[in-house]
Amino acid sequence: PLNISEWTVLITGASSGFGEAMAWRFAEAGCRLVLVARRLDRLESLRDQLQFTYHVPVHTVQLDVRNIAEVDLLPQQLPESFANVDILVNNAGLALGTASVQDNNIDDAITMIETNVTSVIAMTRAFLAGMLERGRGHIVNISSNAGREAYAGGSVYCATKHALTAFTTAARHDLVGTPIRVTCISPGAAQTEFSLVRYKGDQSAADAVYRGFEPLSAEDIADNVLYACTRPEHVQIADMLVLATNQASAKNVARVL
Ligand code: NDP
Ligand code: 8X3
Repeated sequence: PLNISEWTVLITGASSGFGEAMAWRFAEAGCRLVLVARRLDRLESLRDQLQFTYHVPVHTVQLDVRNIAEVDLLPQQLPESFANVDILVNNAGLALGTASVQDNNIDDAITMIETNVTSVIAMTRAFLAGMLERGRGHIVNISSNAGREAYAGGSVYCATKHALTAFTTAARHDLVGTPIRVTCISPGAAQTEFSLVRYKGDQSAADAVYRGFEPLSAEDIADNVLYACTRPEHVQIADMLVLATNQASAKNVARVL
């Protein structure tokens, strides 16, 4: 496998769920970390735990990734020792609500589009310049099974993840003549804060999503990301669709437990 122990990894959405689990796995691998999210208190506490456990350099950035002007400035605002980002994990994202198309809330729709799509376009542009200059880099985008299929009550979320999947594929085409690798990871149902956010704090609605089967964990997806990033340099993991064992599609879940 590729030794990434000297690499700098930037993870968006590192304050919870997949992003937090990835931070642990990349820290275990010895990487230098830049952790991005809006909730700084969470990032700082994670930074302290990672540094205590693995003694790796960690830099936290409080940023709303929808703020494109700040995203554009981010590479030059990072401390020098964190500025050469080698692995960019575009993970920050969310679903809001399960409205049917005739009832879509436009504010929620815009938030999903800006967070799940526009910010990834901006982050990718902002950090690719340095990767291309240095001749090494890896972009990992966290899409979803909702980027491969669409379901009732998910019109906007599914549209954003389809857009992200297409953007990721097109990026791979654009970068085919370079050493930069581009990976799309498409997880199925995973128990994180995702459903709590989607149901706007309704814990029982969130819990019902995972009732009767064993969902994926954040650590499962972190493993997939680490796998992709540690393949030998000539291997590009293009796309991984990862489902829970009792799940065959977004809505075909066997609640057998
Ligand atoms: P969580 O809600 O646990 O984590 C989401 C992360 O995104 C948080 O760290 C949050 O941080 C961050 N985030 C959200 N909006 C912004 C923003 N505007 N600016 C900066 N950071 C932001 O959910 P998951 O870990 O499950 O989700 C991670 C990704 O995985 C998302 O893209 C999601 O769509 C995708 N996914 C999730 C699946 C699941 O079943 N859980 C399945 C498939 C894909 P903060 O609030 O502090 O800003
Ligand atoms: C999250 C998975 O199927 O609930 O991306 O939309 S799903």
